[in-house]
Amino acid sequence: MDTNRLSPTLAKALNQQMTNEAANAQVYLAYASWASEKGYDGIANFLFRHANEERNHMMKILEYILKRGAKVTITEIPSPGPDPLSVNDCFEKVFKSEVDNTAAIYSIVEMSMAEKDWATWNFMQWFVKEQTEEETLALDLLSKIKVAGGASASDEALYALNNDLAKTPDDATLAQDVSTANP
Ligand code: OFO
Repeated sequence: MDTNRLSPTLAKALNQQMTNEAANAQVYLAYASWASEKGYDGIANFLFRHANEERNHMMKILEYILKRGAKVTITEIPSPGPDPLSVNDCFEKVFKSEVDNTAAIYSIVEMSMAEKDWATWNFMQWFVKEQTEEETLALDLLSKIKVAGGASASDEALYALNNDLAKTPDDATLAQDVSTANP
């Protein structure tokens, strides 16, 4: 009896997404280490915490593949690439990697819809919401660095930003959570 509830196409896409999440964790780990070396401990702390979130995403997908009776394939993780050139470059790269990841998530949602695999579609909705939060968080980072002076931010502004990020919560507020009393 076949107990596998995932099509080969979706099993392949979900396995790939599991690796994408692991790759994103490596990106955050690499950038956090870079920030720490440069003396930006608050920024490093923020990025290290985020690396853990990405690994949790990887685990969620791994668990889902197993629970649907399909095979998990653990592969090598692509390298995070070169270090950022500056804090500005770091935040721009973080934003890009989140947008790329959103595109990958949307494509699995599309596949699950085409196959009428509503279990996978439903599972992926958590990731759709999570990506909205992560893009918001990455956009907040870009706004903060812009206020600090962008690519030519002064040492004082970067010092303040570094302190600020040490206290920044891991979750962003989504538009749907806002009200007139709580804008
Ligand atoms: Fe896994 O959420 Fe970012 O990429």
